[in-house]
Amino acid sequence: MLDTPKGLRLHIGIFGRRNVGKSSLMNALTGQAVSIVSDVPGTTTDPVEKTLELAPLGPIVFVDTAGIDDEGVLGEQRTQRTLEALARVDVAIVVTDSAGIGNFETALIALLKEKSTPFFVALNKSDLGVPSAEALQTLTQQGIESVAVSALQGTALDRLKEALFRHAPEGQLEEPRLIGDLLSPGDVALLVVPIDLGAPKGRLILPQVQALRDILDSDATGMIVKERELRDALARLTTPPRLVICDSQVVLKVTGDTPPEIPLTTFSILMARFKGDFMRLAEGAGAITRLKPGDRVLVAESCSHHPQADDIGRVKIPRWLRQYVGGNLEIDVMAGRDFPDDLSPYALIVQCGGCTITRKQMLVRQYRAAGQGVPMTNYGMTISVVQGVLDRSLAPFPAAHAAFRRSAAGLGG
Ligand SMILES: Nc1nc2c(ncn2[C@@H]2O[C@H](COP(=O)(O)OP(=O)(O)O)[C@@H](O)[C@H]2O)c(=O)[nH]1
Ligand SMILES: [Mg+2]
Repeated sequence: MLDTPKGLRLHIGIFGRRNVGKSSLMNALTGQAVSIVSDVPGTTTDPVEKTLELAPLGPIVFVDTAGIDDEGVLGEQRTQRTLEALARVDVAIVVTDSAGIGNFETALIALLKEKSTPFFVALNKSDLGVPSAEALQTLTQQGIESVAVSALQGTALDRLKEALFRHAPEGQLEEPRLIGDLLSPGDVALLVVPIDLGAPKGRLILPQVQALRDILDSDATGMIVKERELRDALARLTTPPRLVICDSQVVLKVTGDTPPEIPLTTFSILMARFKGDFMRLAEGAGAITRLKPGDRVLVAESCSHHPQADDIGRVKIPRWLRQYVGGNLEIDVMAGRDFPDDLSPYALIVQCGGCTITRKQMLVRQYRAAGQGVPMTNYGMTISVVQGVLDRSLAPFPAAHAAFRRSAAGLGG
């Protein structure tokens, strides 16, 4: 947590009158009770910065602006302090409760707009009643997004995260490493890449190139072979590789050819860690085992490449999933930027690895699904599940592996 310089972390400002539940929301989002939650007004008096771990982003900074509001008005001095806090935040959450949008919130929103700080409104304490129609109308008229939540009961936190990721500036969502953090200097990582008709002419694809570069950044050795040469390559090494990484499309053969004591994973699993919320994607993979004939599945591909005859998203994954459930599935395929707002008809979403989209875009998709209770996983993990080898390819990541097992057993998150 101390490794990330503070300046690079996402700074989230939490604004609102006292007692609306700012501290409670911060704790609910991060699952850590670090700030004092109290119903005595004014427990915290100054804007405080708190570095917290917010899954799946890692360390972020919450700027808790308790104390900016004294009487429910935004006087001159308080305006000044709000402005100081605003200068430090990348994205703001305006928290209110059943009191809705009053003078304080209106003044705050005006300041946020003036400073072009991205923000949205959290209507907290939804357990005590639905937000007033008046408040909702005031917000929609101004085109301001709002999310009804309950910090106390933990409801709609995924919706809150979706809004947060969507409003956060692109550059502030740090990407974790693709593979380098798994390797020590001198380790060998063995990459297995099929060169079939689907492989682009004369080059490697982005995740493969990125993996090689990240291996070099860790002072490790990258070795790359096609699946046919894997056995020979392993036999030639005097010490076994630290990790074998294969393309998901050859995972069955590679699993068979790699001795069980050598850790093995797929590029898709590395991409799940790199681009998205890994735990959720692993959980989503578990939902495949619970699919039933007649269920509706969304296959979402982020790039709009020219489909091939045996296209992975349009042909192979639908075929494998139907074989796996032993019956028909209603499968919708969407490519490019299309991703529905209403995901409720789906029992599962299978998203591509996302090499052409940003981490932010991937997280927004994931949390939109999570907010509607729809499991989501990626192409490669789906292939590993239907071929019965995900237990092996997730084994190098025990927490994600456990999330998959729990979900497959129907135990939920
Ligand atoms: N019923 C209900 N009470 C809440 C909720 N969130 C916070 N509270 C309560 O409201 C009071 C003030 O919360 P706190 O987080 O300290 O507010 P802050 O002053 O904005 O930081 C505490 O008694 C909390 O338990 C909620 O979602 N529902
Ligand atoms: Mg507080």
